[in-house]
Amino acid sequence: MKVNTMVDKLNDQERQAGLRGLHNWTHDQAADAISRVFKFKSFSEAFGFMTRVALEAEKADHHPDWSNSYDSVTISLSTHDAGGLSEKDISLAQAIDKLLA
Ligand code: HBI
Repeated sequence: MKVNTMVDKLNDQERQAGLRGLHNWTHDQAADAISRVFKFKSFSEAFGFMTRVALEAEKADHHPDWSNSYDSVTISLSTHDAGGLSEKDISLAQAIDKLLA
């Protein structure tokens, strides 16, 4: 059975603190989502990265809104259940940054 644990949206202060620990993620006020564009040498590298992100997302049961165009991947994170940014997004963004560290 899937248990749905509600999470709260971050307030301004919490969001700013969260963003400080991330690399090149920007906050979209209207969507209350954070996003980052990742550029790779090839489609193959971009898709390999997406595969690794997908595994992190499954592990966290938290999933990105994203797109891929050839060698570039755009990831947007927000918590649909909360209607905006939550600690789950910050935590997934950290895990994604770590994949490239
Ligand atoms: N991913 N981004 C995001 N936002 C959610 O609210 C969310 C999710 N992945 C799974 C998920 N919610 C589930 O836990 C619930 O739909 C049950």
